[in-house]
Amino acid sequence: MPCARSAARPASWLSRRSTLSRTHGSSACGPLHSPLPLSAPSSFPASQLPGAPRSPPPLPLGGTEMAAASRPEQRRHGSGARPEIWSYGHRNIQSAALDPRGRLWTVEHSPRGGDELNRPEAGKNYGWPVITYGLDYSGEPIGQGITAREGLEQPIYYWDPVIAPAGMAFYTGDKFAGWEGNILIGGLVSEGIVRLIMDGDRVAAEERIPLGARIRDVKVGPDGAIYAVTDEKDGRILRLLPGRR
Ligand SMILES: [Ca+2]
Repeated sequence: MPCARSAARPASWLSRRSTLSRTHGSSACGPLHSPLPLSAPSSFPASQLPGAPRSPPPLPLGGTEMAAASRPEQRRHGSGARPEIWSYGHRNIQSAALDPRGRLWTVEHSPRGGDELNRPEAGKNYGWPVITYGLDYSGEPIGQGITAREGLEQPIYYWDPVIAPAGMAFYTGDKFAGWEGNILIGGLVSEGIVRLIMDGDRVAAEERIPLGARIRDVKVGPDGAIYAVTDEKDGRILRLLPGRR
């Protein structure tokens, strides 16, 4: 059980392993290809999606760990943490985006079930590898096989089976009526875009937009269109617009 050894070693903000750190970077895009019309999709409650992606159950607040987490600056700088580390207990963050309020959101891969959407806050532990909604690639539990522990943060949302999330963006354009603030996530295994319809910080419903290719990144253009980058040799940039009703 290869993961059992690593699962016994809790995440630590004393190292950069499994942490979300401040960084700077940019990406370049190639030429645009022909528009890909997008027909008006239907949506459905998240609980009805095959594979049942879902929001984790709420945990009671309280206890010393949660109280400490409510003072993240004190916690981070009073424990020898590297100053560039924002949060920890992450497994494999694939992308990050700021919502319209300027708050940080991330998606991360889990091995077999348990891909996560998180809204990391400073100084908090997001659980890996102590808690997870996934299994090891072998099908064995990871660590103690638990999904919650006091003091460890729950994801906003998770997928089982996985979608293999990649790039993400908040929809801020005006081409897709009613999509303002929705989260768009590129899917590698799921070969399309996953659209999360939000109700505040909760995922109210999920829609899959199949594109027939592994999607590495998603962006919203100043024209309001959605641009998706395929993950393949001689990959393409697809431009998505609403279909005619
Ligand atoms: Ca987690």
